[in-house]
Amino acid sequence: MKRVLVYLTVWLCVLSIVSSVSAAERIKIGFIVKQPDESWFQDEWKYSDQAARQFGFDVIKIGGTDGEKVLNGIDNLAIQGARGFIICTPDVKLGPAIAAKARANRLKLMSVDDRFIGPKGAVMEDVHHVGISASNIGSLAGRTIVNEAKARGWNLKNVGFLRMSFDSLPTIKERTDGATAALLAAGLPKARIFDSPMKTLDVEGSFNAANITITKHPDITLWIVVGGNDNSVLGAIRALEGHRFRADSAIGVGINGTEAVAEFQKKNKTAFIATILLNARQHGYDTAKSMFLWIRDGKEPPKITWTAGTVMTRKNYKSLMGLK
Ligand code: FCA
Repeated sequence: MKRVLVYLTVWLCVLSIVSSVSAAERIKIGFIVKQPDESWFQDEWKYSDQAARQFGFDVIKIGGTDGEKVLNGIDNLAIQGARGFIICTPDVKLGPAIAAKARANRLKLMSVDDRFIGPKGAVMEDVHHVGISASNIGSLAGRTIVNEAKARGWNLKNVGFLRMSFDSLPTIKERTDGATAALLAAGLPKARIFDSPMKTLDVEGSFNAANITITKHPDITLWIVVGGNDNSVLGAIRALEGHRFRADSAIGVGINGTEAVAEFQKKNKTAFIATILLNARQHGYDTAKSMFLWIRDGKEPPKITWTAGTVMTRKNYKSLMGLK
């Protein structure tokens, strides 16, 4: 009996050493996002987990909603043994501080969605980045509105353009600028652009900004809406509904896709007629996989990757999103 116990103890020790060695070998990466409650970022996390399962590594997810959380989060990643991280920063101007923290902790770094801005206001080109081709995608949103307006027989000279802007974030400014250029090219008079600056990049920020503009212009009878992402348009659509502008008197087109599905699932059509579906898998799965291969094999990812978007409407959302 005693011998059996000794054997068992020895075996348990061997097993625990083996498992701790393999746990130490298992690569860990961080994935920090600025707005963990936005479905776009939940999708990025979901896809990063898919890559982790497939390749056998761990993803530590951190909601980095402000500078302090981000910088502490990076220290924590290092303490937990992570070797690199991907981040969508809550403020692009934190770029130099984030890069310095990563260097101090010997962590590999890649930004996603929102590109770092350096101390002199230029983008930090030395940081590996995956982002959307913002201007083209904005232009596609603008052209989608033009097509719908034409189909309804609307004259662009008579509409009001609710431009839901958030100009402090370059990728968002490029999107709304791209959309504006497409609308102007199609004949929208400059005087019909009603800029509605959002204080926060969420549904509430959009609702409040749109409400101010709509109230100021009671003479407008038809509205078109563009913003940097779905939430920037959804808030404005809700504000328009509050002023009795519904599916027949307003047209809104978002960007992201993830937040638009619930809108398309509503029984009655709303003025949110389409969105530009972005490729969350590329932003979550591909970035996580690249970071893993960079750590494991020393395979450096491309410095810059721009991703594209597809028009998604009530008609094609189920097939595009793989829903029944
Ligand atoms: C920014 C926006 C997100 C998403 C992403 C690709 O981070 O805030 O909603 O559009 O770019």
